[in-house]
Amino acid sequence: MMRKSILIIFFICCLQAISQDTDGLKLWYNVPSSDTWENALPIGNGFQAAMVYGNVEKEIFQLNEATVWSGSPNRNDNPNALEALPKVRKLIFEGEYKAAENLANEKIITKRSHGQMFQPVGNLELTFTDHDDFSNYYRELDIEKAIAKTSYMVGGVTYTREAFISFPDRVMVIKLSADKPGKIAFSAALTSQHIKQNITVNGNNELSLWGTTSDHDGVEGKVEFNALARIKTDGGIITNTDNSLNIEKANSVLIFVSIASNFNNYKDISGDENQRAKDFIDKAFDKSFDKMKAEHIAAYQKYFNCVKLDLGSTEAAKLPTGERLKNFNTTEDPSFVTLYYQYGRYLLISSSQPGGQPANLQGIWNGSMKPAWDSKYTININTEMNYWPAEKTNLSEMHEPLLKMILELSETGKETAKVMYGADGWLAHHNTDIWRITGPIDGSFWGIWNGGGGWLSQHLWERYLYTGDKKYLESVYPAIKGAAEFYVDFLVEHPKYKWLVVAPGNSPENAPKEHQGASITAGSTMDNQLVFDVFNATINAAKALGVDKNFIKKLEGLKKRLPPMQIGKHNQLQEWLDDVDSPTDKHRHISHLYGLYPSNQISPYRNPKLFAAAKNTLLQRGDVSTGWSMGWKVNWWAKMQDGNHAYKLIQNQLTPLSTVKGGGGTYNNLFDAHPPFQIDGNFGCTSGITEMLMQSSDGAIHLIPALPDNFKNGMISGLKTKGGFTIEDMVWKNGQLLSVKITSNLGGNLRLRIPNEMQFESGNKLNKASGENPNSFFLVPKIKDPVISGASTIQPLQLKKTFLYDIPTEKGSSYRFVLK
Ligand code: FUC
Repeated sequence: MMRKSILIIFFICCLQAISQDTDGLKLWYNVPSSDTWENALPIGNGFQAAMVYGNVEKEIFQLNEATVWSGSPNRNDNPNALEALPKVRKLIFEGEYKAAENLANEKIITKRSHGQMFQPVGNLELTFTDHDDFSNYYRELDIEKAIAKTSYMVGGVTYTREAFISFPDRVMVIKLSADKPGKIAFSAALTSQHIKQNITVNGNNELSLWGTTSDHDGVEGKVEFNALARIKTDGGIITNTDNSLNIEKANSVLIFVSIASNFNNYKDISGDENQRAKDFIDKAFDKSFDKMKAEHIAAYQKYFNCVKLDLGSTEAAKLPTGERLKNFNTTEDPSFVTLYYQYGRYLLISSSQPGGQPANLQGIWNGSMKPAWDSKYTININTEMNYWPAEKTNLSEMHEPLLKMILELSETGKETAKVMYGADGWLAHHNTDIWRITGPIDGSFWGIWNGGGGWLSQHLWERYLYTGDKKYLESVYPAIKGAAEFYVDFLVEHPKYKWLVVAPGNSPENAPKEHQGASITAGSTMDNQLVFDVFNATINAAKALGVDKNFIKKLEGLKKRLPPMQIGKHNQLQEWLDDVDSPTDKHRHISHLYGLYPSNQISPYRNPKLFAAAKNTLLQRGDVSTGWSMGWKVNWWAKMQDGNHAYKLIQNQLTPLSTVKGGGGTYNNLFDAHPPFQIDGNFGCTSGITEMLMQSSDGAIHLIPALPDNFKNGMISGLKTKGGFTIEDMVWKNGQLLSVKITSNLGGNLRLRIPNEMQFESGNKLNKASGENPNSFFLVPKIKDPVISGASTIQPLQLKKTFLYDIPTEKGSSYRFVLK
C-alpha cells in the first residue's frame, strides 16, 4: 500500500516535470499576421476585445465592444401565424410538406428583422516608420496570463509591445518599450468603417472615435459608441494632427483604450457612451502599468487556474503554433491538445463575463461590418455549444451572461408565444440577437423550429445540478416552467400515431427526400427529446422547490403521450417519425443525437439498443464536417466511450483549414473554422475533451470513460461534476486510473464509475454500488422503450468493463482514492 502511494506521487512529479519543460500555454509565431485577421491574436475581458496583429511597421488592434450591434430595440413576431397554424398542421399531417413549407414562409416567417449584426468598433493603428527592416521577430499570446506580446529588432534595438484588456479596470493597456532610451517613435490613429462616425483628437494625448451602428433589415441603427485612446509617455514629445498623435524619442509609452456604448439592456439604450468611456479611462490612467498588469493577471487566473491538464509533451511542442497545427495529424503532440483545450477556456473567460453579453457566433471578436450569419446567436445548436464547457471546466461564472439572456428571452418570447401561437409560456425560434428577438427568421426551411426556449431552458436547470443552489433555482424556475407551459399549449395529437407532437417543427436544417425536400415536420426526434427534457426539468425543479403539485401531475400525464425514440431499418436512430433516414446523408446537424449529448436520454446502461442505434447514426453521418459539427462529434464519441474515434475527430478539427476537403478545420490563431471562423467549434471541442476524461450524466461520475491511445498517461485537476463534486489531481497511467481526490461541495452519495478497482487511500475498501443513485442530483430520465422497426437487426454493443462504487460524503470533505 505504502509503496503504491510513493509510486503514484513519483508519477505525478514526473508529469509535472514534463509540463515545466514545455513552452507552456502559449500560442506563438515567428511571423506577423500581415493582413490576415485569422492570424491575429484575440484578447478580451468579456466587454471589450481586440485582435492583435503583431505587424511591425503598421500595428493593428482591431477593436470590439460587446454591445455594438446594428439596429435598436425591436420585435419580429409575425401575427399572421396564428390563423395559418391549423392549415400548416393539416398540410403536414396530410404529407403535403412542400405546401406546408410554402405556407409557413408566407404566414409564419417574420416580415420584419431577420436579426441584427454584431459590428466592429474600428481599429487602433500604430505606424512605425523605418521599421520595415526587422529581425528576431516573435509574437505570442500567453493564455496563462491573458497577455499578447510582440518583439523584434531594428537597428540594434529590441522593441517590445505588450497588450491586455484588464478584467478589473475595463480598459485595454498597451505598453511599447525598447531596450535603449529615446527610441520609441510612431503615430497613432483610430479608424472605423461605420458610416456615422466622428474621429477627433482631444488635447495632445487622446484620440476619440464616436459612432452609430448600422441600420439593418428595416431597423434603424441607434447604438452609439465611443472609443478613447489616451497616451502616456516616459520621455519624448507628442504632437498632433487633425486625426493622429505623433510620438517621438520616448523611452516607453502606455496607450489606454476604453470603449463604451449607450446600451443598457435589450429595451433601453439611454446610457451615456462618452461619460462611460471617459470614466473607465480616467480611473485607469493614473495607475502604474505593473500594478494593472498584476491585477489583471490575478483576476484572470482566478478562473483560468481552476483547471490544470497535463497529457504529457514531446519534441513536437517546441515548434511555433502554426507549425504544430500543420504537423498535428502526423506527429505525437499531446500538449497541443492541452493548449487547444485551455484555449477554449481562455476564449470563454475572455468573451463572457458576468454582467456582459453572452459569447456570440464569433465570441466577441469580429472585424467585419457584415459578418457571416451576423455574428449573432444561432440557438438551434451554436449558442448552447458555446456554453458546454462552462460548468464542467469550472467556469460557472462565465455561464452567467447566457443565463441572463435566457431570462430575457423568457420575457420577449412570452409575447411571441401569445401573438403567434396563442400559447402560454414562452419560446424562441432558431436565432436571437442583442434585442432578444424570438420570431422565426431566414425562411421556413431553417426558421420553423421553435425549440430555442426548450433547449436554452436546460441550461438554467443544469446549472442547478452542478451548483445545488436552491435560491438560484427559485429565481429561474418561472423561466423553466414557462418553457414547459408553451409546449403544454402547443403540442397536438398526431392523427396517425396518436402521440403528442410539436407541429410545425423541424429537425434543424435537415430534410428527407421523402418529405419533398421540405424540413417542416411534426414530431421530429429532437423536438420530442426537447419536450421530454423540458417537462422533466420542470417536474424535478418543482419537486426540489416543493411547488406546483398539480402542474407536475399534468406534465407527468403529457410525458406519457410523447413519441418514443425509434430504431429504423438501417439500424439507425430515426430522425423523423417515419423511417426515412438515408444512410448516405452526411448532414452536419445530427440533431436527434441531442438525446445522447448534451441530453442523457440515450445510455449504454439503461437502453443499450438505442445506444447502439445512435452509434450507427454517427457512423452513417461520417466524421468530416463543419467545425462545430466535428466539435459535437468529439462529445458523442466520448459518450460512445470510444476515445480513439473522439481523438480522430480532434485530429480532423486540428487541421489547417486549407488542407481539409469539404469540412472545417482550424485557423493559424487556433480559431475554429466553420469556415469562416465560428467559435462554437472551439468550445465544443473543449467540452468533448472533458467528456473523454470525465462524464457525470448517466447516474454516476464516470472517470476516464474514453481515453484514446494517445492520452494513455495524464493528469487533470479541477473539473466540476453534476451533484457538486470537484475532481482533483486525477492521474492515470497506461489507461489505468491511479489516484484521484474528490471534494464534495454539497454532500450526498458519490457514485463512481471507473475502469479499474480502487480503494480509499487509507486502504479501506469501497462499497460496490447497486440500484438507483440515491443522490438526487444524478437524476436519470426513464424513457419509453424504443420502437424497433421490423427490418432492424440492432444488437447492444460490447463495452469495456467498469466498476461502480457508492461513497457517502460529507459536505466540504475531500476523499482520496488510489489503485487497489
Ligand atoms: C446554423 C448551422 C450553420 C452555421 C449557422 C451559424 O445555421 O447550420 O452551419 O453554424 O448556424
